[in-house]
Amino acid sequence: MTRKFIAAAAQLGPIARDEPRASAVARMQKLLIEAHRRGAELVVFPELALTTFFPRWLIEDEAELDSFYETEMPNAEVQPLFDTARELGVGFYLGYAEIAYENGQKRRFNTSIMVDKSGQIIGKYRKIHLPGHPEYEDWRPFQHLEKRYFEHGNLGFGVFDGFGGKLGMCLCNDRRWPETFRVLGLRGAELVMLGYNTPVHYPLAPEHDHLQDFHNHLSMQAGAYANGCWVIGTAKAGREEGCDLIGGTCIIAPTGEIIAKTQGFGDELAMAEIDLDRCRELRENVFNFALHREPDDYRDICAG
Ligand code: ING
Repeated sequence: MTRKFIAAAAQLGPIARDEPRASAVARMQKLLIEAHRRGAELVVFPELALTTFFPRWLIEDEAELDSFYETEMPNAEVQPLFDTARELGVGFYLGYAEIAYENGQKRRFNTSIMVDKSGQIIGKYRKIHLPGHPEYEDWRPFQHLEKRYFEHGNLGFGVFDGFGGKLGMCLCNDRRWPETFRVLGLRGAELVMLGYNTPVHYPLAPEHDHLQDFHNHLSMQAGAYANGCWVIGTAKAGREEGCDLIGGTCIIAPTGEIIAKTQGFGDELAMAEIDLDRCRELRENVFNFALHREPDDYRDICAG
């Protein structure tokens, strides 16, 4: 049985601060319907795909901050996307801000889910590598307060069964850390899906601003190649509330080759046929972990 299917990376352009979730959901439904028309069985949406990238501001009023989070998933606002996907038999990855009550405590996470073709949530991930800073820093042209608004993800790097293979998820900054892909690879991930919101300007190192697109693809291509897995990375792109976010949404083969990518900074699809069996070209040869990996020499990686 071949393990081939068409996948779509569904890039979103800017989402305004006051844009209702219904608007973002309608935009994603439109992309999913078009992806399905072109044969897609899986669609990957961005990180924090229901709202604007709110960590760019200091929001001190808790009720206002809470308005950017989901307290249940699915919920009335996002149900139309689940319904359209289920009707068309399309699975999808969705990033969103999550409020969870655990042991009577209110927890906040930067979260993604994987939904299968029948509309069931088959995987959930909470962002582990949180970039930015916890306190307002007035020297910055915009804030990056993910360390203030989200907790360190407590679900680990999960791999779950879907589409005839093993799927993994991560979020944005996670893709820059080789450990993310290696842990998922060690757990057998054949396709890693991720969404991102990446500003062009990095205030602490503006001399790297022109390298953001290069670093974006470098990180994901390296992760794909070194672990013999497919990678789909989907941007929230464009000038969002005055902040330029990179595009560069792409689908990367286990060889590390980018085989599809978006051209612009709006709502746009990048499509490609995924063949999960191609992972073996790497995992049974150059990256045959059993034969070639030397974990006894890597202990420093896990030192605190
Ligand atoms: N955003 C950025 C990312 O890791 C960043 C933060 C931007 C880090 C540019 C380094 C350079 O892609 C999120 N949301 O993690």
